[in-house]
Amino acid sequence: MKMIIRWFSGGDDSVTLEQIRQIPGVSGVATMLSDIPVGEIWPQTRLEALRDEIHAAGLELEVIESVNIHEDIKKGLPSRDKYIKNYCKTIENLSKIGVKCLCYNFMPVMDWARSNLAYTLEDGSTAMAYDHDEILKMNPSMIAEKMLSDSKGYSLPGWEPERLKLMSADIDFYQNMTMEQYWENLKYFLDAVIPYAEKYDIKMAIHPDDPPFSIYGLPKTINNVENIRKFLSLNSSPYNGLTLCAGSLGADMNNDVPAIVSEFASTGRVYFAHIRNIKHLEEKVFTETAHLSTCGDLDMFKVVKAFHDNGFDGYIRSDHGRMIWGEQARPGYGLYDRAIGANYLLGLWEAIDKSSPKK
Ligand code: CS2
Ligand code: MN
Repeated sequence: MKMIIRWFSGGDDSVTLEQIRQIPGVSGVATMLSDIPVGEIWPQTRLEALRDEIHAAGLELEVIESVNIHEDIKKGLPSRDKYIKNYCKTIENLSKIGVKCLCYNFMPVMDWARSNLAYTLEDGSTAMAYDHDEILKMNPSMIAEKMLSDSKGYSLPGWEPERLKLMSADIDFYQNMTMEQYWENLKYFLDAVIPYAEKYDIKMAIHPDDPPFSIYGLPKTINNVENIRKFLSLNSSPYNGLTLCAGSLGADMNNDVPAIVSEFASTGRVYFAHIRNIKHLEEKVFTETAHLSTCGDLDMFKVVKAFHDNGFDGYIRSDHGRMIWGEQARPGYGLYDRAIGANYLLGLWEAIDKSSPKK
């Protein structure tokens, strides 16, 4: 297991590599080139410079989060082949700088969604929060506007400006698409890309839908145990696997997160783990919290033990953190709370590892 931290390159992060290097037990970062428009090839020279910068700080770059997928691929348009070809070329380029795992998602129109990026918790810290009714009351461009204006000038991963203009039209487009068609579009992508992942030895790790239930009638695929089973059977290559995000899946109160971790970690097809906690105020209304079990609904001991006892050997990152101690940072991605979270998770891992042998 390797503990890593997400970091945004190109001056788009308040957190520095030097700071990350000083978090005990953290060996590397997950990052991306956020200025390359979705669908275009990530240039080799840019990637080499990125690798050199991270290595010079004494950290590893083995995980990319994310190479986002062009909407035409999700829509199944004829132009998808061009974008898939670019995706495969990016995989080749990533392999040349030593990347081992690629996290991506297949959410239509928008990546993750929250109704509030700075909800005040009891202790005075702020965290991102989700209220389903509030989301439905806003139209998508209102959400986009609100999220971007609350993001303190940082780009929000998955909310690329070029996507936002098309949001309403894209949402309309999916109203006429069946779930089966959407699954077929996902399979088409996998069948085209996975052979390149195999060739270049990069594990493809899909991120669950966040939230894991439909908004605006959009299709959802990676949101519960049945659908994750279905996803893995679409393409049975060991290079077709998962990013298992505890907080995303935990946002559906029907999901038993430790059981989901056990089932899929034991298949050896979980390559990346995002571990964070959330607290429900009611169904489909939740706030993100500190990682500790007592702060949220998820039992982190059970979650980490499920990874450990099922032989998980991939990358873990503490996921979204709260904003604490007056830190000014991209919502969810400050230094302090994620560093605390990473060390809590490392502590759990060490205790579990020293007291129980691996399966
Ligand atoms: C999410 C996503 O895990 C997260 O932090 O907020 O932005 C995630 O990075 C993408 O969905 C992965 O493609
Ligand atoms: Mn996640």
